[in-house]
Amino acid sequence: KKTYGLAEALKKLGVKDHNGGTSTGSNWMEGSGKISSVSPVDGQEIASVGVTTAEDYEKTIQTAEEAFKTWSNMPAPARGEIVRQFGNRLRELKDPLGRLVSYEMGKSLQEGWGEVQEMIDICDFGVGLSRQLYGLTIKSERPDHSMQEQWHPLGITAIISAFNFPVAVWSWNTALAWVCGNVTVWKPSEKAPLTGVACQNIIAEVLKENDMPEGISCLVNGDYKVGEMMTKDSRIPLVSATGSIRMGKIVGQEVASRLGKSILELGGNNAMIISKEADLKMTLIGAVFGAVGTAGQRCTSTRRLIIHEDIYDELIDKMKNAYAQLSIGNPLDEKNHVGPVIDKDSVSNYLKAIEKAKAEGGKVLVEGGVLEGEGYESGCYVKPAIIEAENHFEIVQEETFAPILYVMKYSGDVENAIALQNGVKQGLSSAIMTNNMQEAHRYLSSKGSDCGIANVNIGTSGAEIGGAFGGEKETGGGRESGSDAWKAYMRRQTNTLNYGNSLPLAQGIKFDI
Ligand code: UN1
Repeated sequence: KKTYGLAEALKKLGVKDHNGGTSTGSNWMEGSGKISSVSPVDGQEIASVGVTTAEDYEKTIQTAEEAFKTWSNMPAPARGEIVRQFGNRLRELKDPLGRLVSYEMGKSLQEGWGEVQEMIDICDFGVGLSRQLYGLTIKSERPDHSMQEQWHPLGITAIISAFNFPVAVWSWNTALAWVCGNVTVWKPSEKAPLTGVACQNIIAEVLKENDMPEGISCLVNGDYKVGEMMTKDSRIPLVSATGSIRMGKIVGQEVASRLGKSILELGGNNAMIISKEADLKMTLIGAVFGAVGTAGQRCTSTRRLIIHEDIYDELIDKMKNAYAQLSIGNPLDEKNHVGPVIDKDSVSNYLKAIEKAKAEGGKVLVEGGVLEGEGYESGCYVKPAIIEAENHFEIVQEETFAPILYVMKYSGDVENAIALQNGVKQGLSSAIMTNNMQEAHRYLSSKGSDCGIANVNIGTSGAEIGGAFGGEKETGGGRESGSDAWKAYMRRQTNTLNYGNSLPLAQGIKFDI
């Protein structure tokens, strides 16, 4: 496969040539004002996009509604065929798109490619799904009656995505929404708008080659005000939002106030429990990748290690050694493990969190800090830190989107560790490292982890697309991606069909006229 230089990649994806403007379905619109995308890798402005105005938005929704008529009428497998072609385009463009992801938001190139791989995987899943979307047949209580349950398209699906997985989370939503017969309107993060433009360019080409309206996939750009246009719009039956708990509460309430549906995938405060019967070699890889991958900016990042007291010192030593081997720097350089965080606000949140942890009594085991000097000019490179802390600390209870890992001890049974793990408001991902079968099963039982994702001998991050992705409590309860998450993108219809010559009423009710 061809690999690209950065400049060439930007050109190939059509993000550098166009000077502002948002693709809103069938047209490129200039919008008003602009959002400039500044790379945290080198602090350079890459390009900018226009902000969607109320007028642009109106045209977008009309374009989407028009496209829905064509799209929802097509057989689902024919929609799957478009998704198949999109997946193939992504295979061809995995290198440049992964590079753009890495350059625009700072994750390592390996992870940038991994993110595009998730897009390809969900397309494959969507293609298979397009020949399924199974309903049920149900036995009727009445003679000569049959019952069934079918799934129909909903309409427009709005997608609000975050900077940390700027393209994969969109694709989880779109691949499913599209095969389900919906059209999509996407507001990418203002911190990574160019990956949005790149994806729009790719799908637009596929749609054009197939003589399909581009309004099947629409893009809007802007901050929360553009998000609000969507959450308040009753022409949009479903809003899928990924981001902070604060954002999710607003979106959830606005959509609920018009009785719309939402899928919320919000913050995590993911813990790994390390039993005294854990394989420490596996633990080390899982814990370090979980804590520093994507510079600690995954929803699934490992934020807490809950370690059995018998192996605490040994594991902490190993963690310190491993952290000392990490190379931090330009994520496009494959020898680096850790790139920058997204921007300077994020750096300042990272610094404040470390200060707060110390003030609450935390003990720094691996020192953090902002890197300076050659290669670090953007000011967004920080050192992954490890802090010994207690679960009840306010700062430990919060999700800080940065590479800070809190470690704590437990003693006695695994129940004690589970109580600590579950003792936070969030409930996204979780893991236990153990070779003890009883502990593992207990962890997965109803009395175990309270999270949407619970793993054994695997870290908290890096879920495959085949499972439903999302979590409980303040994580918002939504599920995206695999399993039967597609059902949230459709409306369920119960049909009762009478093939007899009389009309008996249900529940035996007599009504003669
Ligand atoms: C996210 O951080 O919003 O499980 C998504 C993972 C990735 C997806 C993370 N597959 O870490």
